[in-house]
Amino acid sequence: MRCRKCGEKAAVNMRQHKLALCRDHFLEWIPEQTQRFIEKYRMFDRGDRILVAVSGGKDSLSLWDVLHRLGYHADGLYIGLGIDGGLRYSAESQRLAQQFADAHHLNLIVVDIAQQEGATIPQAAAQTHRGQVKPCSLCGLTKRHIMNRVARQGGYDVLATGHNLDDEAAVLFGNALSWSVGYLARQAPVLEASEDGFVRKAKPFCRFYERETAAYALLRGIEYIYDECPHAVGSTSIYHKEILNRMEADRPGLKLSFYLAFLEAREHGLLAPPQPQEQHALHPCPSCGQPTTNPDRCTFCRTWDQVRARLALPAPTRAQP
Ligand code: Q46
Ligand code: ZN
Ligand code: ZN
Repeated sequence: MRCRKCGEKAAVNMRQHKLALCRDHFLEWIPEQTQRFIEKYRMFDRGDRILVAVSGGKDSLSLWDVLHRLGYHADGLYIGLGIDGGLRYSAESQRLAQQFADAHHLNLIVVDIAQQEGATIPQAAAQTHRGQVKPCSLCGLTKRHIMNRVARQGGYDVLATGHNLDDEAAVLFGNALSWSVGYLARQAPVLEASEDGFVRKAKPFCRFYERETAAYALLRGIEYIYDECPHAVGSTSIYHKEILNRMEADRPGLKLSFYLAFLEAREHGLLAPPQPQEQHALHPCPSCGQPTTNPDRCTFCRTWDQVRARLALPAPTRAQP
């Protein structure tokens, strides 16, 4: 297989695009395409301050790398969840995120959940009813809250995440199976900020296959954490990814067309007119100041207060956003 641009030996063959590229041309192609998606979906401009959610994995580190190379002002946010799972998962992913930041003279903001809230995600989850089986719902809730808080407090224009096409197609597949119209209406490459205090969110890698972002990290020499979070094992989204991969193997490009056709249908108002991030009335949580639809404190504050009460820990002191 030869590179379409220079005829040298191809390093990556993308059947879904009928495109093979050598190392150098692939490393050019990814940033070019990213820039194209940023413009096409009007994600952000050169003057914007971007906060990249960095997990230490291939997608988020590659995204940070690409944005930096494209000349965007992007800081990183690493959230220390305190997950070990016999892999030192959090410790190792933080080390790799920090190593990347140091090597590129980039600014990485680190929020350690145990330090800030009093307990690690697994410790806290063990205190909640749903979390006893899996910590993921508490983890997701906490990450979303911290990301929004840090982005607001730091005055960032946009929060960028490394979601790739495999992630987006799996979420879409799950939401379509249950026809979760509310979620479907909010699944997009970019979500506008809401006046009530949700920051703008963008997914510049949403059209790249996972194997493309993995190839980018590998060919670029980015050291990232190979292991998945130990709690991801057996999740519905992994199950959906496997099913989609089987279909993709028979029909290259299926995942991409599934996602793009959805975006087009969404654009044409097939589901519902584009909605703000929340339809319900939002108001600031009296405890943390972040937007919530709850009549009183937000779910984050309620859950963590309950966890601290059970662990006999004092309330944290922090500034409101
Ligand atoms: S939610 Fe669950 Fe993830 Fe949190 S506990 Fe791990 S798998 S990291 S995306
Ligand atoms: Zn080439
Ligand atoms: Zn709150």
